Amino acid sequence: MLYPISTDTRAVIDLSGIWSFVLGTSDEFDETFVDHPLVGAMPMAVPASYNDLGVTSKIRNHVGWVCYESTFSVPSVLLSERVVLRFGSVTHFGRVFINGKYVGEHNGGFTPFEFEINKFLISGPNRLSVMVNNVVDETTLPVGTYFDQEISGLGRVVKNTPNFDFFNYAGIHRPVKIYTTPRSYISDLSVVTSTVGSLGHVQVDVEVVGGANHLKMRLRDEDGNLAASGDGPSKTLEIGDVVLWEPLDAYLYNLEVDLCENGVVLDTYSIPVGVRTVDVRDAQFLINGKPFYFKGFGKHEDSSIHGRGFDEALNVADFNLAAWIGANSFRTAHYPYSEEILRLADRQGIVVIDETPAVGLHLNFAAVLFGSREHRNTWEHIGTFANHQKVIEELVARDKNHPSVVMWSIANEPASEEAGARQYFAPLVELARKCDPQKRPVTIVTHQWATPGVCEVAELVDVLALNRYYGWYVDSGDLEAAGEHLHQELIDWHNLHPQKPILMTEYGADTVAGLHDVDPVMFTEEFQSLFLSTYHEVFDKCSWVVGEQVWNFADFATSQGVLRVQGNKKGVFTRDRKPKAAAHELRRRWSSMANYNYK
Ligand code: BDP
Repeated sequence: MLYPISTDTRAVIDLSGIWSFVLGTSDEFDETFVDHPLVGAMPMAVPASYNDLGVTSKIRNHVGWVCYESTFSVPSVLLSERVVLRFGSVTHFGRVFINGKYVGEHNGGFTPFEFEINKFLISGPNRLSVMVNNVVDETTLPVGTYFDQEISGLGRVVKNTPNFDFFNYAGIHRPVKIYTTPRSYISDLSVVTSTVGSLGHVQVDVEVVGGANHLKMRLRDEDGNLAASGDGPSKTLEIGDVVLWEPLDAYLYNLEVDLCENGVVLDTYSIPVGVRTVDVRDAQFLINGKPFYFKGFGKHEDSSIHGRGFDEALNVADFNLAAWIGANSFRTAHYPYSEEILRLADRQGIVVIDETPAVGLHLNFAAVLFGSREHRNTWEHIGTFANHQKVIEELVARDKNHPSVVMWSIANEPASEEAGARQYFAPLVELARKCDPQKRPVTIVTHQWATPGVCEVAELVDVLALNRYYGWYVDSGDLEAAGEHLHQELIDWHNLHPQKPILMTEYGADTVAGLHDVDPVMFTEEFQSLFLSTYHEVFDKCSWVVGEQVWNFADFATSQGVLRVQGNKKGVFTRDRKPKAAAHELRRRWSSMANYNYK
């Protein structure tokens, strides 16, 4: 799916701004709601999560439908073009109306969707209504539990509990844009890069709609000079003395594609192209043929006020903090991040593990942690498979051309220790491989109790991605035992899968900024530093560990619970991006470690 840009043949209109907003109910949506302009509406920023903007808990903790409304006009000079309305993301379900007429809907809160809207448009202002539903249940990704109960004394109570450890922010989270294309247009393109000696090869495949099919391609270097060119919908462009896209040293060519008819350019589109290769071999993760070492974080799209709403300023600041600390990578835990973040990563040379929103696929975590609740086999009860296929297809379609993306993560911490996990995941891993023209490695991120010999999905994946909390949830506070147990597990994994590299995708300790002690006890800044260095000593003993991504980059909002003190505090930075003591330790370590051949 192409990112909307303006070119000589395409216009983009951004609908960001103040919209009108009302809360609906958790019950089935009444479509007559959109027959007239909203009554009693409050102002609402788009894009943003609505939860923290309303200030009251009624808005913050609302379950079910809300309605957004705005008006827009399309300049008449553009009306002969194909006019498309595109949402970067609406969390989790969006239903769209123009002038009261149903346009379409989308399920899934983290991937873009769009509709051709010409037939709905009238001249002058058009009324755009977007109904949004935030319910997560055992069919959605991420997974949640929906309660609709009679409680004596209270009456009917509807609650929606996330099965994941981040606040269930909702709303129109990413930019809403109208863009135009000609009637004959470039609908998609794929880029696959490779090298032979000093030559770079860029295989380009273009898809078009609307009759015309004569394509011209030009690849320009960063100075605008022509590096290669060719004709046709499918072509391998060759670059002499190619400059590679390298971690923290990005080089981007610009691919321009023209769709022509009788010598006239009908449509033109361009994307940045980084020439790089990715391989997994002999327990190493190779970028451009060299063993790469991941240094970085699991992140979130999360900040105060904005919630999970798109925030370009925050993204730039986060990338600069990542550079300051010496990180070269992050994982888009636990959902696809905005397209703009990936474009920034392409530009800054940040290496990305791109994750689907498949989190919470474990119906017994509470039982594992607290010994409570009945046990239900996850794979017999969960109803997420169809949505899981869809999010993989949508994620790969959206992100397949980003040089920053080096691996797909199919899920975070599923019940991979329960019977049936292998049958559930085998077709999904295959699907990701089939959809991706670049055939990137695929992983599934596993939890503490999915140990060697127990985990059913380790065999399916190219890289073992482990989230481990020795010293925190197990061996709590005992870092000596934690180090030993971690080391032993890494040895066991290596013995079982000697060819597979291991990446530590989560390790971390809740740390309340400003809390100190002589004895490094849990929750203090001293403990976080010692916790991380305990893990680092172990990683450095294991040549097959190819990277470390601390949980988390910054403190983030969660729902309430006995384990959370106004959110998850495992950040190396606070929620407002101030470094805790461990940030300085990490900076010292990572600044002295090379991206390649660390081991
Ligand atoms: C892991 C999850 C992550 C949590 C983290 C934690 O992958 O989403 O936030 O633990 O407990 O299990 O901090």
